[in-house]
Amino acid sequence: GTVGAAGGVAVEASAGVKGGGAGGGDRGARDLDQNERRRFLKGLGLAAGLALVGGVAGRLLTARQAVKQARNEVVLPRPRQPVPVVPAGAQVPGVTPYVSANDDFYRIDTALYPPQVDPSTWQLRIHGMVRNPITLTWEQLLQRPMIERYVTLACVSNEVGGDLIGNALWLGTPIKELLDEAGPLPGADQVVQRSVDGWTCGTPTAVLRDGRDALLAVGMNGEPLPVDHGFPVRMVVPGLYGYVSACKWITEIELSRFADFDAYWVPRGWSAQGPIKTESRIDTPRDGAKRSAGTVVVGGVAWAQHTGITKVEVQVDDGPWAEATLAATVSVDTWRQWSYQWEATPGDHRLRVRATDRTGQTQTSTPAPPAPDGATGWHAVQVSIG
Ligand SMILES: Nc1nc2c(c(=O)[nH]1)N[C@H]1C(S)=C(S)[C@@H](COP(=O)(O)O)O[C@H]1N2
Ligand SMILES: [Mo]
Repeated sequence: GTVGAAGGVAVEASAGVKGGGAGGGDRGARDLDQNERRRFLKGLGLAAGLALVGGVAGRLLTARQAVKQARNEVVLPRPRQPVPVVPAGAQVPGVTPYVSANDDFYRIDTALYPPQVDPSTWQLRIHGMVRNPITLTWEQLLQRPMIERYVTLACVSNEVGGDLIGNALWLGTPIKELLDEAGPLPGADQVVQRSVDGWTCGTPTAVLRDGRDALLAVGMNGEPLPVDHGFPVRMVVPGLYGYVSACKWITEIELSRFADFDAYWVPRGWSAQGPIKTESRIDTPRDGAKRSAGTVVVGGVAWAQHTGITKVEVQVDDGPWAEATLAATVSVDTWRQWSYQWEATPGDHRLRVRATDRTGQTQTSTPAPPAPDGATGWHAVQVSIG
C-alpha cells in the first residue's frame, strides 16, 4: 500500500508514483496524487481513441513494445565466478522471502512513465573530473567482467516496519574498475549519476572505490533488469540508500564535488549522504494478529548492509530483551532473518524488535521520520493471545 511499492505495475498505474522518490511527500500529497491519478485515468479512457491515432499514447505504446522486444532478446553474460548460493536456513517460515521476486520488488522513482531505453542506442558517458573520459555502448558493457551478488536495496523513505526494501541477485560489472580506468582527479569526491529522464543522485567516490561490490547492473534475479527497475542499466551499491546510489536507466556518470553539485533530492530536503541505518522488522505475527496461547514463532528481518547484523533481540511488553536466533545469510550486504520462540500467555501483548550491527551499535529507540536521512526507532506489533 505504499506509493510506488508495487513492482511490475502497469505503466498507467505508475502515474501516482510521481514525487514518491526519496520522500514521497506527506499523506495529503499522496491522496491528492491518487485523486489526480483517477481523474487522469478517466481522461485517458475518454481520449484513448483519439490519442492512439498518432498521439502521445501511440508513440508510448510503440516505444514500450520495441523495448519489451529488445529486452526479450538480451542474452546476459555469465559472471566470472559462480553465483553465490543462498544457504539452507536463510529463510524463516512466515517471514518475507529472503530473495524478493522481481514482480514483488518495491519500486520508487519520480518517473510518470518508466523510461523506455533501447539498449542498441544506449550509451554511458563517464566524464567530468577524470583523466580519461569513457563512453561505453551496450555491447562494450556486456563484454566487461561481470559478477553476480545478492544486495539488499532500501529506500530512505521507508518507515519503521515498512516494506520499501528488497533483496535481489544483481549481475553487473564492478563500477570500481571503470572508475579506475577513468581516473578521478584529486578532489572529485562525488560520483554524480544521471538517468535518461534527468534524475540524478550523488555517491561518494570513496565508497565506490573502497572494494565493496558496487555494480553497474544489467541483471536482476537471472533476468535482464525489468523496465521498472532500470532497464537496460542501473547502479547498485551495498550499504547506501537508493536515492544516493541506485540510479535506474543510467546514461551518465560525472565525477564532481559535493560542494559543486546537489543531486535531485538534496535541495528537496534530503541529506546528500545516505548510509543505510541499521533496522529490523517483525513480519510474523502481523500487527493485530490473534494467536493461541503456547509457543508462537516470532520472526522477521534485520539489516545493516555492508556492516552486518550480529544480534537481534525481542521484547514482550515491558519485559527483558531476549536474544533471537539469527538465520543464515549470504553476506553482510543482504538483510538477515531471525526468529524467536515466544511462550505466549493469554491477553494483549506488544512485541518489539531491535538489532545490533557488527560495529556493536544497537538501534536507537528514538523515533525519527524518514527525512532527511532515514527513519529510526523500534518496530512494534500488537498481538492478542486467546
Ligand atoms: N532514474 C531514477 N533512478 C532512481 C530513482 C528515480 O527516481 N529515478 N529513485 C531511486 C530511489 S529513491 C530508490 S529507493 C531506488 C529504488 O529502486 P527500485 O525501484 O528498483 O526498487 O531507485 C533509485 N533510482
Ligand atoms: Mo528511495
